[in-house]
Amino acid sequence: MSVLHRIQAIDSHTAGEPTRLVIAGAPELGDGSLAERLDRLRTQFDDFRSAVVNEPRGSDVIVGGMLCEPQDPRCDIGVIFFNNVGYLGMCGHGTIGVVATLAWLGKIQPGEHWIDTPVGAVKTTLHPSGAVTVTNVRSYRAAQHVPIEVPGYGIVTGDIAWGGNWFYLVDHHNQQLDLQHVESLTEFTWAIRQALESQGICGDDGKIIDHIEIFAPPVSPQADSRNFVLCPGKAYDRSPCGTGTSAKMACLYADGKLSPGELWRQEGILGSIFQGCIEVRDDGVYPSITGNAYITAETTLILDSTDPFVAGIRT
Ligand code: PYC
Repeated sequence: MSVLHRIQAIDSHTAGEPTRLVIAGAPELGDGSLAERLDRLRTQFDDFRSAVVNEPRGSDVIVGGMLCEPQDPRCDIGVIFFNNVGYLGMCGHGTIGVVATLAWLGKIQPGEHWIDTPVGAVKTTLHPSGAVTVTNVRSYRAAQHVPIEVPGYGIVTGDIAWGGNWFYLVDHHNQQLDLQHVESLTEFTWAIRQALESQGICGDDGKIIDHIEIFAPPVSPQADSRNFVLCPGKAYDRSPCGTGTSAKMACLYADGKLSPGELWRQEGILGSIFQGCIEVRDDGVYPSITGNAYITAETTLILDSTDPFVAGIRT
């Protein structure tokens, strides 16, 4: 006999990158910090993650989120983000999607709203126009000009930076950053990702560097730079990547190339743009990114206990 479990979700996209926000039907994770609850989700309910974002209900590109009670008293709500292979600390495009979804549901009005995440609270601002600004967690460059030997490509040099996730950022390469070259961009950045891992190059506390970001001059005269970002599960970010733009701005600040309050316009591989800037306080860099999200579906996912792929297809 089949048992059906229903999960209610709202789908949106931010600058082309999809977010599926679970608003009902998620597992109960108990209390504690969001990092502790993320650990419980990972160790006890990973099938939930996979069922929500992986095929046959989702795809490799979808970033999922589940709403939960915040722990930080400044916050109205908490969110844990996940993807086709695991979990994210923060997600910039996803947070813009969360705010747009809460507005769509009539749960928030224009103004400031703090959101708790496993890596700290972030301040969001819903503007009357519908645009959303996310003021991210403290971001910083952990290492500069780190050379790695990338099989098939030779020596590649990049910076290691934290923007809510760990990034390896590469300015110099021979790649063309356009949609026609997505396959070779994916091969190149995946080779970097594997080289970092096999050479034991990590973020702080031995954390895996699971986002690779490469840069080129922008196509639009409205932008300062174009990027291509490879996400942990080998899908590329369709948006300019909020945490990646944060990591980039932290590096620019460290190089003396970006001042507090100065605008940084990051173009992604689709040509969509996040507007960014930084604040410097308590000796730390706090990046903000602004973008728009659009609702694409209100959906009920059905998990049928007799379905052989009830927990999604893990690759
Ligand atoms: O916008 O921060 C972001 C993000 C991370 C992974 C996909 N998007």
